[in-house]
Amino acid sequence: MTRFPKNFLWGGAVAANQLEGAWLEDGKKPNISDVVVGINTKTPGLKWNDNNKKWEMSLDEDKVYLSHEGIDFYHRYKEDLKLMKEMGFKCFRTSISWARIFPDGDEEKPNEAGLRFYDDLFDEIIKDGMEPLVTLSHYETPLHLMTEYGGWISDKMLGFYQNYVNAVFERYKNKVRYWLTFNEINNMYRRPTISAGILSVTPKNKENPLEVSKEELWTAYCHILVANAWTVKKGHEINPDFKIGCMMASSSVATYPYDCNPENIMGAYQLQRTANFYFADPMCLGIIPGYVRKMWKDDGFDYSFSKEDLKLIKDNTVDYFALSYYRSGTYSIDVENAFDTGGIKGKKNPYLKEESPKPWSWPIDPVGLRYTCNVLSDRYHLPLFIVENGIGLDESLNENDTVEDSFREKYIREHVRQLKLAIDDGCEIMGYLYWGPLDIVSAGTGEMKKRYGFVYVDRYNDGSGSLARNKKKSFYWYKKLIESNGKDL
Ligand code: BGP
Repeated sequence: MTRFPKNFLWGGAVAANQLEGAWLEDGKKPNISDVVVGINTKTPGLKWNDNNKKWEMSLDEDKVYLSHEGIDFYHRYKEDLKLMKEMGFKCFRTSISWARIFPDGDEEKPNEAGLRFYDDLFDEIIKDGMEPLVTLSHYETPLHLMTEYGGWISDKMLGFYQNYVNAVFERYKNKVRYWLTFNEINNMYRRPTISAGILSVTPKNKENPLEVSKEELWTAYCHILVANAWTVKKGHEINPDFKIGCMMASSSVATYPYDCNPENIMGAYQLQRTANFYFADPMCLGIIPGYVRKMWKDDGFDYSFSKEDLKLIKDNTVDYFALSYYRSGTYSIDVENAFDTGGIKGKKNPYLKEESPKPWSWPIDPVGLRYTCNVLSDRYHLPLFIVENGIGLDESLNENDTVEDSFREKYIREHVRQLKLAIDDGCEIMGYLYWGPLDIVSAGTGEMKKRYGFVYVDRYNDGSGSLARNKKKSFYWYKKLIESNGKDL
């Protein structure tokens, strides 16, 4: 069996909004993740002000916004990175919190204190022997850009985004080589506000800030595609060594037809398109596919890109395809095939024996990762990078101040085995980053209780906890896995 390539990037991934905390420190202002308790929320902390006809921040006093303090990575990153180094990480993925660099988003000049923080952070990552992989936008659109302009619905947004990207590309061009544009941008269709920075400034429903029209949604989609292509072009101009990838939530690729009913086969295929490929095709192939134009027609959306924009999209496809994979799902015409953060929820797959513990109950399907890699590799012929895979468990420290998390080891072992098979199949895989190597705030539900880490962090859903770090059993196991370049499973 093939071995993992010598320069395979083992490591872990996090996002600024889920661990940094310091939400209003050193000039930072709120971003969209700061006003929600998880992206699954139905009640964001935004209220319509009828006097100035704008949405404004209105946090719910009864809720604990754990992300505001996160796990205090902002102040503790040095000690945290030492732990990653101890495990032998080759790569550490995090995001830049846009509102640290441009607090409101529409300033002309960046915030020096914010730039300095990431200078220090990236220096430390490099010093600890890791390659930084940086996401430019991970559910972190500055709130002001949304309440004032409507976020990506506005055609002014590209300019604000360009200022931000220019500033960080120029500043970190000699430190960071691997970049990602928009995290899980394909989640736009189901969670436009938080995933994709879209807020209606002329809302039909003033009670619900999450409601956006199809017209607004698709307008934002077109703007984001232009922004993505521009980023690839600009990045390559600034440093030809940059590797710039797209990032898709790709559990949706492993949406299996529930059975061989042709309607289910067709439905599952359509779902892959409308949940994933509708973003990946333009970003990887430089085309606006026919089925997207059909969706536009069905939604009454009429748009034509300028010739220049179409050319930009065509000429500036990404260097690699980064993906998250957590679970698979099934598609069947006779049930509602709903989404959660991890993927599609349809009928239970009778062939899968295990799932993550309640209440999350994500089916565990390692073969789904091999399948996903093969589908994406065949469709795009690009190197793939697994930048998220992992399992959230409800855990607590035992009398020895550790956690016996063999279940996590088993989850990784089986997924890494399938990844090896995908390499055997001919897929080019750049690396494997475990999601949430330290316990951090959950993206979906905004809680601490759902723990992914190799390192236990003493913080709880009610906001209590000393923030102390303790190594779990899997810490040592993952270290061995990396040391042996994937042999010691
Ligand atoms: C992805 C996000 C991450 C993340 C992960 C796990 O959707 O890119 O930010 O947290 O899923 O999801 P959750 O935290 O909801 O378990």
